[in-house]
Amino acid sequence: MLKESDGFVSGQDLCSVIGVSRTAVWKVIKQLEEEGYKIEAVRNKGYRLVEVADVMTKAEIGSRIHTKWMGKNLLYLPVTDSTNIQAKKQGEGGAPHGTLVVADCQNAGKGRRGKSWSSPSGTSIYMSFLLRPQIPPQCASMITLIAGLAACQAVREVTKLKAEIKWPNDLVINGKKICGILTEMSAEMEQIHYIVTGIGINVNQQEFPEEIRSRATSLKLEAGRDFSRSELIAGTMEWFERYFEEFLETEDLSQLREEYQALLANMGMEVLVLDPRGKYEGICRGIQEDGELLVERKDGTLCTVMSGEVSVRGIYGYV
Ligand code: BTX
Repeated sequence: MLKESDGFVSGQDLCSVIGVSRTAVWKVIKQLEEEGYKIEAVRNKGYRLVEVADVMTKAEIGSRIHTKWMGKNLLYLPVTDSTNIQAKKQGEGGAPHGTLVVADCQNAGKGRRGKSWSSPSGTSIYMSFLLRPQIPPQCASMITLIAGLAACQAVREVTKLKAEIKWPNDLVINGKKICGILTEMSAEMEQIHYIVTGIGINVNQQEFPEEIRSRATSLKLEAGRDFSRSELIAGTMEWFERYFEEFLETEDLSQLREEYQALLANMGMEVLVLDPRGKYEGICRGIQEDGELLVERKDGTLCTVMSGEVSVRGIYGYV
């Protein structure tokens, strides 16, 4: 009620609509303040919501997600090992398509190939969602690209910062990493049981561990102000649902390619492809409909780079 009202809502109105005593209302107001909501209380006027700030609770996230199916089933964990692990458990337990797991802190945050993801509490987003698409397993790697596109749009919309995609699974601002994406799958040769995609976004972090300080940044460090994690989570859910439905129509990225390439940090840039069979340099020419990266080599030949197989770096740095 406070969120929907521009001004004060009287204690009496809150009591009669909810059907509880004034003391009960007062207790809930105190609880909301502890969660981070700033509420003004004025005698004879009632209560007014001054600022939501960075409140991250199940109720706050849930109230912001306006989707058909994405993130509708929401699990919020103050602390966990890894939201990917928890989302996979949900997958094994029969949770529905679109289930979202969010945590405030991870003590075993995972990156790709056994690497770890720095996951302190109170400042960042750790979220994983469960998908049960009827698509061939070889299409699953495209989900990482769709998630990257969705998160990039949400970050741009909320922060107005020029976030870009570093193919295949990072978002960067000014050449530094603000987000990483990890997709895992349970499947047979021909059939997917479920897919879990995890997204980590550095939102209000002010500092990073020594070993990643030179390559990592946060939205706060780039913009000089705090952002609401719940708003960013909800935005990502909305963009993802839209893009995922477009993807399902063709089971490839043909309808998303232009938007993706417009946000691709490496586009038209010199890149170094660290292929285990031999590294080479070239110019990034965008992505194919199946999500593979196109790289033009010095002799003019076009190579395709599959995600998972190789790393792509800028010639002079990370991007
Ligand atoms: P990646 O393997 O591409 O990147 C991991 C590397 O990124 C690390 O080795 C380190 O150098 C660097 N790094 C670690 N933490 C951070 C950070 N917070 N910001 C910037 N750089 C960092 C990327 O893997 C995929 C990461 C997915 C993380 C999400 S969080 C929610 C979900 N749960 C989970 O356990 N993983 C995913």
